[in-house]
Amino acid sequence: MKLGIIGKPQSGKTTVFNAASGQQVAVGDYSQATHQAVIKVPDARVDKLSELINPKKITYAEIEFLDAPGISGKGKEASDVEISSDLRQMDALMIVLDAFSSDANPKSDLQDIIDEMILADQVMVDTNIERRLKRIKTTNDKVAAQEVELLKKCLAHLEAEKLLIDLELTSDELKSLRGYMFMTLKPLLLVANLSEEGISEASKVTSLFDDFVSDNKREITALCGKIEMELITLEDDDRTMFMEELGITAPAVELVIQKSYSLLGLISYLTAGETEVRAWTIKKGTNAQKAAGVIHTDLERGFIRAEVIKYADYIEYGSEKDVKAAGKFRLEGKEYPVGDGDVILFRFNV
Ligand SMILES: Nc1nc2c(ncn2[C@@H]2O[C@H](COP(=O)(O)OP(=O)(O)OP(=O)(O)O)[C@@H](O)[C@H]2O)c(=O)[nH]1
Ligand SMILES: [Mg+2]
Repeated sequence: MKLGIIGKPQSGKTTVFNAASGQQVAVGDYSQATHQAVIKVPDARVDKLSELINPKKITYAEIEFLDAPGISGKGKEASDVEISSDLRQMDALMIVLDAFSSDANPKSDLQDIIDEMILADQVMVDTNIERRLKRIKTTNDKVAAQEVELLKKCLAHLEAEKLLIDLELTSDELKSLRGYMFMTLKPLLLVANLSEEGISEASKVTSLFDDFVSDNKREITALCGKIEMELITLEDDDRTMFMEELGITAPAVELVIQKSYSLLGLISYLTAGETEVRAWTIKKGTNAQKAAGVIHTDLERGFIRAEVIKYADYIEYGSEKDVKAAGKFRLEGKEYPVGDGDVILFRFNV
């Protein structure tokens, strides 16, 4: 999964990026540089299973973060679109909002970013309508004509200053739009970046965005990037102590990662053996055969069955052997919808 970090200049994007990735990129330098990092998705289930099994290797699911240059949101006046093409490749976007400075106005900052995203998509739609109209003139291409209709529907929606994710589209329409990688079709995670003193007021800030939040499309969370960035550089013991002092139970970036997971409808299933305990990312609702393909195409092709242990049962009985003895072990076929946290062994034959 790829997550792009966007926001206005100096909103704390790089600070949040550092906090999530453990990197120590310079902040506050107005560099407008792009940074990239692959981070492990914290998963208590992987930790617990590893304690029980003591495997040679432990592998967490991963997310790729891209810290993009600031967006001023002056697009309406300037001729350039500020959205870089890298951002179009992202599965979801995290919008960092300055809620720490004395003159912070996160609501209007968000509007500026949204305006810029809508503008970028409008330009994309315009160009493509034009291109297709030209083709239709010379070739009478029926598919192109259909696409023009669909793009016009998108354009009207964008011109009404609405996000494409809120436009009702059939799954076929969505499929034919996929190639454009529209910015406003991506799920959004707002991150209100609080000052150190502002942490206690988190819910006051997030409630400003109640109308914006929408299931499976838009989420919000609040954190103090500056503190989070310090937290991640500490040794485990110091970190626990520091967190206790601040009255926090888990680093907020963990919440950010979990929220982006659920926003994208992602879940993890687990494989657990003496060689490796590992989390695998799939879309919710993926069936067992497709889920096997995430590990290797051979497993999908030669799928015979899935041997499934529910995570809670694994923990309750403590080992695969004891789960089996208790009769809590299940054999599932190709169509079984894999559950979050299922511990699976795939049987296959190629
Ligand atoms: N008080 C406070 N200051 C913060 C916080 N997060 C960032 N800052 C400060 O805001 C300034 C900008 O932070 P950056 O992380 O560089 O912001 P950015 O969005 O990456 O900036 P550009 O890449 O230049 O657009 C720095 O001086 C940070 O120390 C925060 O949570 N609290
Ligand atoms: Mg930066």
